[in-house]
Amino acid sequence: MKITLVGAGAIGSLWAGALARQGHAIHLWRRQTDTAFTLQWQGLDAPDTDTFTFCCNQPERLTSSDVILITVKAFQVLEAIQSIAPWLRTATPVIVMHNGMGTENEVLQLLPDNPVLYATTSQAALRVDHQSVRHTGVGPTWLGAVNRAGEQWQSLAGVLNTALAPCQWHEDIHAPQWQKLAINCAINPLTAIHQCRNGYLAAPDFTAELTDICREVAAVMTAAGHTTSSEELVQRTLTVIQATAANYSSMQQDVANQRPTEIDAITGFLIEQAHHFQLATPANFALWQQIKHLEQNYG
Ligand code: KPL
Repeated sequence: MKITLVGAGAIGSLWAGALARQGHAIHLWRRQTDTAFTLQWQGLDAPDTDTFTFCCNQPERLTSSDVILITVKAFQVLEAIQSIAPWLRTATPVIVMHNGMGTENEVLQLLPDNPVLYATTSQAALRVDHQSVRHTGVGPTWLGAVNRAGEQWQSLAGVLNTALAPCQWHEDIHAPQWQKLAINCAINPLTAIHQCRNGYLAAPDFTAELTDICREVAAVMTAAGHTTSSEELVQRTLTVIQATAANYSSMQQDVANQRPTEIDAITGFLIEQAHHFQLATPANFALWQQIKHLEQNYG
């Protein structure tokens, strides 16, 4: 397939290389104006690196794409869509993949006629340097439609699954999005504040705080129609902490590199939903404030 990837951060580069390895023709749409980008791609536990040179920023390649995969951060999604809209055919499916939630309504307004799908992934990647990415952890990816036209594109789950398994179609993409949001609410701010690897949160010192965070998230999820319990979320979070113990979370990496974080799309979205359902989220609000404070004090 002809695939345009918008954004080539850690996750975008991971998917770009994985899809290219399957023979798909990858075109990158980036803020940098270069017309080519060379990527060193290293698979999980693989000693060898693949080198790909992708063509970038060619409007005609965008127009002829069979699918668009947007992997920018949540707060960059609208700008990214505005930048591609003039060249996008309305029949082309657009997949939006980011941590957190809350961009969907505006995306649908910007793309009223395109098939629109959302994906949430627990694959982990590390940008070793500007041109190198390493696959650092396997996790599920879920794909689902957020408009009627998107429902025709279940086959794209198979395309993603062949490149980086496991990927499955979900009839209600909000369900896995909430599950991932819960884990991100627990792991991302704490690892960013303590500047630690995910595994550090397995220490008994964090049990009470993780439990408070998960209790609040469970109440909001349940009010939003995704019934769960605090115990279930703590268990899932601990499983991810163990499975990704050696990794740095995306928010830890953002803070370490003084980049804007996705706190508004993760904890901010949770707090917004809590207000809607008139629920209190003091533990999550405190984390949101601390991350905002860190961001405001970047040098
Ligand atoms: O999604 C993640 C992230 O880093 O953003 C987790 C699940 C926390 C893995 O690091």
